[in-house]
Amino acid sequence: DRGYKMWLRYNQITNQEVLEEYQSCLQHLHFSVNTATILAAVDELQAGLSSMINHSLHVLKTKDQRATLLLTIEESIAKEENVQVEIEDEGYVIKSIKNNRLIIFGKTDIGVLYGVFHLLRLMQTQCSLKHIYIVEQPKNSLRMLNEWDNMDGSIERGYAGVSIFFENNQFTKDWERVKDYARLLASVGINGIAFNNVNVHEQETKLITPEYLPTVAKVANIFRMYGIKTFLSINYASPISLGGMDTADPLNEEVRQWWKDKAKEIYRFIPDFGGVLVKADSEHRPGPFTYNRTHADGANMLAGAFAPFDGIVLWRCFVYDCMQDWRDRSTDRARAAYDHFKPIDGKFHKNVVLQIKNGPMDFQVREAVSPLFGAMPNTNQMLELQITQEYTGQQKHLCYLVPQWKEILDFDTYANGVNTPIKSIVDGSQYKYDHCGITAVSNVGNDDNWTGHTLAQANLYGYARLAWNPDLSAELITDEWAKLTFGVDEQVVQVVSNMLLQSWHIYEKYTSPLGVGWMVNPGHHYGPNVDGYEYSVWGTYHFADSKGIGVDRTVATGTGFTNQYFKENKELYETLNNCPDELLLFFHHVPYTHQLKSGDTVIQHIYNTHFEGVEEAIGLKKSWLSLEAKISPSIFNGVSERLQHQIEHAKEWRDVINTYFYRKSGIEDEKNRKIY
Ligand code: BDP
Repeated sequence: DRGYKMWLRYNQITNQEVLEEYQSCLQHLHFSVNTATILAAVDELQAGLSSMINHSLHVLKTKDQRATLLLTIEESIAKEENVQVEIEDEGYVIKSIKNNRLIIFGKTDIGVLYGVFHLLRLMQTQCSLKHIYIVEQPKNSLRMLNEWDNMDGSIERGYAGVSIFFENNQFTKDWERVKDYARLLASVGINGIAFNNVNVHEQETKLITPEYLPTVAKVANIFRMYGIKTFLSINYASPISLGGMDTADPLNEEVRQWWKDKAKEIYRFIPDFGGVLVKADSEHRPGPFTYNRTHADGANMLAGAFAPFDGIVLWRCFVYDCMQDWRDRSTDRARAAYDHFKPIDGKFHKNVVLQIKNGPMDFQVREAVSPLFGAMPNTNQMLELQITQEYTGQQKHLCYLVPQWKEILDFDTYANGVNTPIKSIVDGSQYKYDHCGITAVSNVGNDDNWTGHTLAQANLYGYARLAWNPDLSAELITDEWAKLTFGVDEQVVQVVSNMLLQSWHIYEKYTSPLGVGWMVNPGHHYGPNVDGYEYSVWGTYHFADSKGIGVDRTVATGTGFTNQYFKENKELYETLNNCPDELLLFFHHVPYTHQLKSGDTVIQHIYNTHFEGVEEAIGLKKSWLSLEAKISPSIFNGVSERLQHQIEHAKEWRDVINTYFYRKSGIEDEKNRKIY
C-alpha cells in the first residue's frame, strides 16, 4: 500500500455491528436513468461495496419495493419519498426512507454521482445510515484545478514526479490513471480542470490545433463522465505562433476573426469545452500591453469568440513588472494587480472571470490578502490558491494549508460593510457575478501516492472540500481526511489531525519571519537564502540593514499599498499600533528592537520562533513514530523519512536566518542559545 488510492480506499469494514447495518440496508439497487455519469456512479458503488462489505448490489431493472437503494433524478420519484426537490443542478439529497431503504436524488446525474460519493464517504468513516436526511449543494459554482503540466512531462512547481497527462511531448498512454484522477476529484466535487501549464510554451500552444484536439477530446470525455469540464491554458500570441500573423492585437479584425474560427474549431471536437485560462503580460508571457491595449480589450476579444459556445475566459491578474530595478523604491509589486485591474472594473464581458491569487505577491507562507477582492463589484472574480507547496516546503516538509485557506476565505474585506468575507465575494453572493468560484494549482504527479509526501494528499482533499463549502471547519475536514486515509482508529486520527493542524504554523516559525516572505533560494524556491531575492529584478525585498527590516507599504511614508484596502483594513495595516504581528514586516519597516504585541522585540521573536520551529518539527516526527504499528510500512517509512529531512532542513533554516540577523543587528539572544 503506497497510497495510490488516496481517500477512496474502501477498506474492508471489520466492525461487525456497522457491517451488518450496511449489509442489510444495501441489497438491491434501482437507478432510473442510464447516462455515462450514472453508470460511473454505479460502478463506483459496486466497487466500493464489494471491497467494504463483501457484496455488491443486485440491480433491479424496474423500480419496486425491494429496491433498498434508489438513485434518481426524477422529481416524481423523489416526491413520493418526501424528498426536497428544490436544489441546484449539482446538489443532491440522501435520505433514509421507510423499511430501512435509502434514496439519492440529484437534479442532474452529476448530483447523483456526488451523492453516491458522499454515501461511500459516510461508510468509509463508519457513520450510521439510519435516519439520515442530507441536503447538499456547492457554495461555489466554479471549483477548479489548474495543472501546471508541460507536454515534455515536466510539471512547473511539481514535487511528486512527472505529469500524469503528458510524456515526451505527447499525451500519456496511461488513461486509467487519468480516469482515477477524475474519480478522485469528482468524489470531492471538483468540476473544472485546466490541464496544461499557464506558461504555454511552443509545444502546448499547439494543443488547440487539430493535431492534438482529438486527444484533448479524449481527456474531456473522461472528465465529462465525472462532471468535470475541460479547459486549456492558451498562448495569447497564438495568432502569431499558429496563424502566421504578425500581430496578436486584440482590436485587429483579422486577429479577432482568427480566434472566432479557433473557438469554432475547438467546439467541433469538444462540444462542452469549458473555456480558456490566460496568463498575459506576466513574467515574459505575451499579452495586450504589447499593443497598448488594456486587459479588458484582451480578455473581451477572447470572450467574444467563446461566448457563442458558452465558453468562459479565466483571465489571471498575476500581472506585474518582473524586470524592475531594485534600486527604485517607488515601485511595489504588491500594488500591481490592483493598479492594473481596479480602474477597468465593469469593462469586462460577462463570460470573463478574473482569477486572482490569494495574496498580492505570490503564494508566500504568510502574506496579506489581495486587496482586489471586493474592489471590482462589476467584474466576475475568482480566487486562486496554490496547493502545490512551492514556497511551503515542496512536499518534503509537512505543511497543511487548510488553516491558511480558511483565514483567507474568512478574511473580512469590508467591501459591502462589516461581514464581507472573501468567500462571500468569490461565491457570488455579494455581487451578481455570472461566473465565479475558486481554483488552485494542483499538487499531483505520477508518484505512486500522487503527492510525494503522503500527508500532502490532505491539501488536495481539503482544498476541494473548501471549494465545495468554505464554511466547513479545518478540524472537520482534517478529521474526515484522516479517517478516509488511515481508518477510524481514534489514536491515529487524533495524532494525524494534530500534526496536520499545527504544521503550517511550525513551518512559518522556522522560515521567513512576520510576513516578510521571499527568503528562499532563487529559481527553485527551496531552502533558506535571506538575500537571494534582495538585489534582483522581481520586486521581492525585505530591506534589512543594521538597524531594521521590513517593507514600508504605508500611505504615510511608504509605497501607499495600504490604500488599496477598504477603510477598516487600511486603518488596520497603516499604523504600527494596529498592524497584526504576523504581517508586521509585510507592511512596515521597523527597528529590530521594535516591540511586538506579543511583548517580544522583533529580533527576539526571530530567534525564539526559529528555535521553537525546529523543536516543533522534531515533535512532528515523534508523534508520527508513535503510530508505527498502525500504519502500512511503506507509507509509514516514506513519511518518516520526509519528517527527518524536514528536521534537518528546519535546522538549516534556523541557523541561516538567526545568524544573518545576529550579524546584521549585533543584538544577542536573550536566552544565550547558540547562534553561529
Ligand atoms: C509563481 C511561480 C511560477 C508561475 C507563476 C504564475 O514561481 O512558476 O509561473 O507563479 O503563477 O508562483 O504564473
